[in-house]
Formats: sequence, C-alpha cells, structure tokens
Amino acid sequence: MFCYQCQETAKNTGCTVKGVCGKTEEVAKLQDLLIYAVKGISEVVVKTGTNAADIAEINHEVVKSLFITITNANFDAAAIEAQILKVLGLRDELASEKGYTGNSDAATFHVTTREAMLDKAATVGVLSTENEDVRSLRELIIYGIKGMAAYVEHAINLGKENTDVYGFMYKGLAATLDNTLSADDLVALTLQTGEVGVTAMALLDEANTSRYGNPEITSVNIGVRKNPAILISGHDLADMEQLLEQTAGTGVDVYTHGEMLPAHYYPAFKKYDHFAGNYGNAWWKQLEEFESFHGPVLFTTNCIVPPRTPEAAAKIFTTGATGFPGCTHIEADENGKKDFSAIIELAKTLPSPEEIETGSIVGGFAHNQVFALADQVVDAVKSGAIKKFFVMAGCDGRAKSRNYYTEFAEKLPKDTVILTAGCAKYKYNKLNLGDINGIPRVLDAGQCNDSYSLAVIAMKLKEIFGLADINELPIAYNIAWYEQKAVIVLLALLHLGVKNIHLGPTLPGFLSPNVAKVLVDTFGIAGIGEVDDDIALFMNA
Ligand code: FS2
Ligand code: SF4
Repeated sequence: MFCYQCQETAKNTGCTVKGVCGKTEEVAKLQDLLIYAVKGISEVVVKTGTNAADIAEINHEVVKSLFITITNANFDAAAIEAQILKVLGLRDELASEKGYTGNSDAATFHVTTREAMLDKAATVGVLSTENEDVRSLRELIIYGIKGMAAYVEHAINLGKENTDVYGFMYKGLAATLDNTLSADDLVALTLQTGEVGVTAMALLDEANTSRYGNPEITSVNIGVRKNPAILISGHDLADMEQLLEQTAGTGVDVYTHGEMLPAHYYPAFKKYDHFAGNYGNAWWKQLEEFESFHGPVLFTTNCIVPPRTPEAAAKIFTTGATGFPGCTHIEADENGKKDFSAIIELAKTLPSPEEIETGSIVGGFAHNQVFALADQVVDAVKSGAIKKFFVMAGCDGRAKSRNYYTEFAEKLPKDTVILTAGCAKYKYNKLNLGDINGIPRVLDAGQCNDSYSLAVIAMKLKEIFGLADINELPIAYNIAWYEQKAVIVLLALLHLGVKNIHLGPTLPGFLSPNVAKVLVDTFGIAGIGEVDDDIALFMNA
C-alpha cells in the first residue's frame, strides 16, 4: 500500500505498511481501486460528452465513492468492494449506452473477486504515476475533488445539486489519467478545483441555511444531564435532523461530538428540548470520550478512530459514506429516510453519560451573524480596538506539534480576534480568551465547510473598507490541516486570491519539492515555526 493523503502520513512521506489512521493494507488497496474505477467512469462521461444532468445515479455514486476514500471515513473492505462493483457496473452501462469505443484500462478493466481487486489495485495506486511532480499535482487535484465531494454529498442529502460541479469532477478526475497534460495544465486544473470548491461550499451553505436557518450566537452546554443519550458525530445535518426527530419524546437525549457541535447554532434545531449539548472534543479523543459517554454513537461522516474492542464497535453505528467492520451500518431508503430505532433502543439500555467537563462554549458566527454585528466589528477595527483577525480554521489531530495552535491562541495579543471553523477550534475554544467590546475573541463560524463563511466575511470587509485587494485587510491565515476537506478549503482560498497562508503543523507530504515551490512562489504559502516568532511575523506583516 501507499497512501500520503493526510497530515498524519508516516514520516510525512507515506504510509506503506498500515495507515497511521488504522487503515489496513487491504482497505487502502480497495480504496485505490475505487478511485481508479471512478477515474474510469469519469473518462467515459467526458469522452462521450455526457451531460451530468442526465446521469443522476452516476453523479451520486461517484460522490459517495470519493467520500468513502477520505481519511477516517470507511474502513469496511466489504462495503468498498461492493462500491467498486457498483461503479464498474454503472461505467459499463454508460459506455454501452453511448457506444463508447475507447479502450483505456480504467474505462474497461474488470475484476470480480477480492483477490483480483487487490492484484489490480497494486498496479493503479498513487505510485503508478512515476514522475513525482505529475503525481503530486494529480493527487492534489484528486484530494481537492474528494473534499468537494464530501460537501456535495451533504448538499445532495438536503436536495441541493449543481450539475456544473459534477461536470468539473468528471473533467478533473479524467485529467488525472491523461498523460498528454503538462505540469502547467495540471496547475491550471488545480486552481480550477479551488474555484469549483467555492461553488460547492456555497451550495452547501445555501442547502444548510435554507433548510435550518442562519447560524446565530449560541451558548452550548458542555456538561451532561441524567438521561440515557446518543452521541452524533460527523458533518451531515440531514442525519442530525432525522435523529432529533426520531428521538423526540423517547426519553433519550442527543449530544454532539467533534464536528457536529455547530448543529447547535442552527435555529431549526433549537426547538428540541432533548438536544442536550456537546460532549468532549475533536475526533482524535473519541476512544476515551465514547467510553465515558456510555451511550451509542452515530457517525454521519469521518473522522472514525478504529474502536479498540468488539464491544466498543457494537456501540457504534455508521451511515452515509462511513463504515467500520463490526459496526451497524444504517442505509437510507429510496426517499432518504433512515431508521435510527436500533440506536435509540440501545441507548435506553445504557447508562447516562459521565460528566467530563462543565460550562459552555459560544459559537454561531457564520456570515449572516457576523454581518449583523458588522457595525460593531468595523468600529472596533477603525478605533484600533481590534488590530488583526486570525483565520485559524481547519482540522485538529493527534500530533503533539498541534499544541502550537493552543499556545498561539493563548499568546496572541489581546487586541486580536480568531476566526475559526472546523475541528481545529478545539485547540482553543475552551480557553476563555475574553472579548473586545463585547465581540468574543474566538468567533466560531461552524464546521470545516463553513470556512466558506470566513471567506464571505473577508469579502464583505473588503467591500466595507473599500479595498482593492483582499490581502490588504488586517487578516492573517494560520490554518491547520489534516484530511482532504482541508485541501479543498485551501484551494478555494487560493482561488479567492488569499496570499501568505501559513499551513501546519507540517506542509503536505504529497507536495513534491517543485510543486511546493510553485505554491510558495505564487501564493506565499508557508509552514509554521515557533509560536513567538510567528506571532511577531504576522503582527508586523
Ligand atoms: Fe475534523 Fe475530521 Fe471537518 Fe475533517 S472531524 S478532521 O473530517 O472534515 O475537519
Ligand atoms: Fe496514512 Fe493518512 Fe493515508 Fe491513513 S489516510 S493511510 S494515516 S496517509
């Protein structure tokens, strides 16, 4: 196996024996083959000039396949094998319907057994592209499209789609098979990935806010109540809604974990009295926190950490693109409805959560809420009460080096405000950093996809201050990344013209030295250093 798609990749060069994430060699290879199958179907779509508007099932299965391969989403070999067969079937159906005569391997290969799949996978993985710069650019595009697919999947679940986004996904994926493209062509495609990423995030923002209202300032309880309870993790708000509906009146409370915390900020979910609060921290602390939570857990998306025992796995339910052997997977019916009764019944038999902390955290500062405070914010900037904003969106992770972000937040001058989104926030959202004239010093816009909100806020401030360039704003970008959704967020920011983004705790292992140089020279991308030095650098910029 070879995988280097996330920040925790072994030695920052690649996992080759087993994933640091827990992915086995078998699962890694099956995921490689699923990506190859998705590239093949993309080629058929592109070469036959098929309009994405006419192939709804293929659109949905391609999006799901991509999401399955994102870090910490799906560890279930059987589920991935079934998905490979599904994609190959759809590919052949489309090719025969369109009379496709191309004979490239990705568009025509066949495998039926697990053994044949593993043999085939060994020849089509990341390292099958020999030139390291071409490989780096191809993977950068693929990871961006994976992140895009995750956000598109949530939008689909809320009935919002954009066929142009699918059209680009096919184009981008098919391009990664094309040996005639130059490095410059691939760089251009990388930037286009960012552009379409903005469209995808806007689509999801519209899907979430049109259905559940605009996030608003909310204080979320981080203690516990006495009832039995279910913990819901991941990013899918449609699942969140269905779980709240089905648990209403059952005596079972619902708590969020990790990236589901921002569900509390949406007006539509506030009517549920049994929506009790947020339990614990970011994804990587889940093994201990699930144990003390006692009740069952529903994963709507990544990040899953492999449970240590069959007993722990038996308390975990997966849905959507997620999966883990030994966990119960809940499928939607043809109308998108999911039956969560098995989780609810299990919750009733288990003890209520053990308290691990008390108090509350405040969030809900997505674009609409910040616009409502615009006068206050602009006054604070004009008077000098706020000197600088720091966008510290992104991911959290296991690496000790990520304590940098806690220290950075603690040491930032008191006249600065952190704008955050994603699970990166858990490194500093319980520090009580105070406020500036009533504006909290940590403004949490929501999930990683809500980084879109931070871009919208930056655009609005640029307009209010009458600036020609977004980089003239007093905003610095110090972003923590982990998996592929952070890649699409980064590419989206680059497309919007944001320069000098600092990325940590390490620069991606999948960037070859030459590709890294392009990003440094063109966009001023940089890594992180020592906290004090970095703060001085940012404040004097
Ligand atoms: Fe965090 Fe994991 Fe949000 Fe990522 S919970 S690293 O999936 O997408 O961010
Ligand atoms: Fe390694 Fe990350 Fe790939 Fe898992 S997802 S195998 S940790 S690079």
